[in-house]
Amino acid sequence: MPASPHPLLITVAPTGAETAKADCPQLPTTLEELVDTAVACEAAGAAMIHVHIRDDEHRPSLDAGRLRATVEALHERTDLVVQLSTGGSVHDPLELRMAVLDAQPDACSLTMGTTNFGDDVFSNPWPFIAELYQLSQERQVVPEFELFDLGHVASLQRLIDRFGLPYGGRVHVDFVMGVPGGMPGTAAALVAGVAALPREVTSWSATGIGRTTLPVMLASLSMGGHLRVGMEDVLTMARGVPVESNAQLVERAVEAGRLAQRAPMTTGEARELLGMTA
Ligand code: KMH
Ligand code: ZN
Repeated sequence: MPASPHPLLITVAPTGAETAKADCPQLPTTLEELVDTAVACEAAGAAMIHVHIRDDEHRPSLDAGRLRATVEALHERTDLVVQLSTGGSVHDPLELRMAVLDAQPDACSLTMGTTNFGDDVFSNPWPFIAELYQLSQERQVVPEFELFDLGHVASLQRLIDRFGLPYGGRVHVDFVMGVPGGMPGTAAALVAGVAALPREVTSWSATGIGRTTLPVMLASLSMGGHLRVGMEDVLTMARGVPVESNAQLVERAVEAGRLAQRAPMTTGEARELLGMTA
């Protein structure tokens, strides 16, 4: 493939907190499964991994020791940028979500507002956002700002105006679209979101949940954006066709990028994009 002038960052979100292992045995929930998945996804073209972990019963966990061991294992076996989720599950307390940074990841997710999340509420009050952001600056962790709704774009501007730029000086955001209660996973919503981004934003990616995966992927590529893919966000390749592995979703993203003449970004290029090379 010829060198691309605008390489494509592919982030893989392999596990999430919402799907039960019993309903989807191919979901990577143990450390060994997660690391094997990460290795396969890096080989397929991913440069960053968005990590949720599970306990021995495969339930979502924010256990400090497990988080630390996960970061270490991923660093040992891959060169992926390791982004820990601070979103956790809708049931996780804010204190535990804040403590995720103790595991010293390269990066963390940071959601910019409270969202209805199906029948639940994904709680992100402003004081929590502000404290977590300042902690990320202090601990030298690069945040990825998760935007589930258009109002979250405005909160991001408020955050930057109040507390300055993130550690590393770059501002990378991810539109998480199609969550029932958030912005729809449509090209029109993505165009509106991108048009409203603060001028400080240096890069953006997008992911569409469930059946919005393909429309959002194609819209993002056509607008020059980056991609997040993975079983956190979608469990079928097409109607009635289950995803076999996260690497399969990364491979599809690489293929879509190839059509758009965007070669997958290397992990080194991703670190540069995210301001992690200083
Ligand atoms: N599991 C969702 C409630 C994040 O990782 O930062 C929140 C989430 C966002 O997945
Ligand atoms: Zn997540």
